[in-house]
Order: sequence, then structure tokens, then C-alpha cells
Amino acid sequence: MFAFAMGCALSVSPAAVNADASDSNDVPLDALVVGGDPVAMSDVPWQVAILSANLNSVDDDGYLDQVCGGSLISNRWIVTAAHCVVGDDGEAADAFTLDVVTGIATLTDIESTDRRGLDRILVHPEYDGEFVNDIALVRLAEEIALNSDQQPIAYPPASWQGALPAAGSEYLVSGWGCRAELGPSEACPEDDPDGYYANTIEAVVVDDIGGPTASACGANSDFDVEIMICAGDIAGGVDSCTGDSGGPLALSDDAGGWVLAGVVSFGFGCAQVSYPGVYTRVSAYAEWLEAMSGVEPFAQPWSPNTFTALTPTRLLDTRSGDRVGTLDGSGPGGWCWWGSGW
Ligand code: 4AZ
Repeated sequence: MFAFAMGCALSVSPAAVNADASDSNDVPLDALVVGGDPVAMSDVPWQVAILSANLNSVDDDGYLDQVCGGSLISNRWIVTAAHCVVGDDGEAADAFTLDVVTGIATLTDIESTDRRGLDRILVHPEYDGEFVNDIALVRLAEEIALNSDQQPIAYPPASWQGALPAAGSEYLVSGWGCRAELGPSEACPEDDPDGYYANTIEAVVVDDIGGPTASACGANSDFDVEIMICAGDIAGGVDSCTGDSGGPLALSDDAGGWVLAGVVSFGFGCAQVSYPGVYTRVSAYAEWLEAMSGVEPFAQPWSPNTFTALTPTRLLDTRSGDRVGTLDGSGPGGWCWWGSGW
């Protein structure tokens, strides 16, 4: 019914991703086929799981029901991929057919009371049914209370178009998607919590390939840099995959702040040589996102360390020197710093 596209988990450098993931530092980088490591929700608190709703209450299995990821941009609005919420008939799903879960890292821990209903699904009006303009907004029926495991992420303004993020920028992509390297028409091999779909959320660092003016994304066809970001590794091995679709491609600054640069959209298989992942370029849709949701770019800054401590610490070292942007930045230090309030 839905095109389930998710991203395979990626490979995270333990030092880069976080100190409070209970087991991330124990997992060798090559332990997982597509390069991911488990993380804690507090590392990616904007990440939500989109589940098919249990309309007949037959079971509650969050693992089997998870269809896509998404990202909180406020305490009510979520950005996801259009292909996650559009059925084979080309129509947007009815809001009652989907649930959202926030703040829970392990899908089999989900109880029916953790499922939140939706009251709006807004698909980009120029979504082509495949991967052009692959972006949608969904709205929770009620606002959620924010805490260290569920926090919105800022999204970038239209002024980033053609300018940011620079080639080589590091992103963190996360989700419950397939962890296996997959050929282009291969299905994720197993469907159980010990199998290849992640039960506990995983994340991996992927690099921007080509930057905002790239002419191609490896050997992927149908890449359009105006509306897509190319990220991964030309050599393969790290990527998003089936089940990660709709989830966040998050860019960090120097000070623990994060911004939603992309949305997991498509690829040619997962983690294949010459086929990096392709992500919807969020800045291309800044005006639509604001018009539909009322949430402004950079309106929901989040700095993980200012949430719990006064001294910011870096979760992900992205200091490459070539990516520090100032376009439409706000607050001291330009867009790289968002202070502590929302
Ligand atoms: C998918 O099938 C999918 N490697 C999502 C992302 C990628 C590939 C496939 C990127 O949903």
C-alpha cells in the first residue's frame, strides 16, 4: 500500500555519535553490514517512527508496523517523504491509517498508548509519484511535550539553495531501516527483530558528495541537485536503506546544534559502490514548509547540550573549515549557533 522506503543504517564513528547511547561505543564499526550503530533517542530526538495504524487492534507490534521515519520540526509538525504517505493509487493516505511514535528507540517497546494519531497529511503539490519533490508534512493530532528524547530540529531557509551545505559536509542519518547492503531489486532479507531491519534505532555518518552544485550523484540516474542532496560514500558501505525513508539527514554545527538538511528519499540498492543515497534537499522546500506549517526556518533550534547542561559539547565533529555558512544565520555565531531557547 505504501512504498516503503527507508534507509539502511549508516556507519557512525562512536566518538562522533554520542556518549549516552548505551551500547554504541561497544559496537565495532564493521559490526553491521551497512555501517550503522545503535544510538539513543537523545542523540536523534527529532526522529520519529511512522507506523501503519492498528485499525483492528489485532496486534501492537511496532517492529512489524514501522514503515518510515520522519523528523519533528515543532511539537506537532513532522517532515517526511511524500512516498511514505502516498499510496499506489497516487493519493495521500488517510490520516487515520498511520500512527507516529516519538521518543522511543526500540520498536518492540512500543505500547498502544505510545501511538499518536495524525490529523493532517500534506503532500507536496508537485510530488511526481516517485522521487521528485519527495516531501510531505504530517501533523500530530495533539502537541507533544518535549524532553531530551523528543525535540524538534531546525530546518534551513531557502537562502541555502545553491550555497549550502558544502561538499564534504558530514551528516547523521538515522532510522530503523534495513542494515544489509542490498542490490537494486533486493528485498531486506529478514523480517524479525534479530534480522536485518533494526529494532533499535541506528545512525551513521555520511558525507555530502558534490555539494550544492553537484552535476551527478555517482551513477544514480534522476539526480537533480536543486532539489536533492547526494550523500554517502562512492566506495559503498554506508547508506540509508529500505525502512529509513522519510527520516532525517541531519547536519551539525560546531556547537551541538543540528539542522534538517535532507530527507531519506531513494537510492539504487543500499550501500552499493558508486550509488550514494539520494535525499530530498529541504532548503528547496523551505517556503512550502513554512506556508503549510507556520513553522519558520530555524524556528526550532535545538542544541543537545544546552538542553541538559550549560556548557555545549560537540557530539559530531564536523569542523572541516569549508562548510561554515552564514546564510540567513541567526543568533551569535551565525547559523552555527542557536542558543538555548525555543
Ligand atoms: C528505500 O528503498 C531506500 N540508499 C531508501 C534509501 C535508499 C535506498 C533505498 C538510499 O526506501
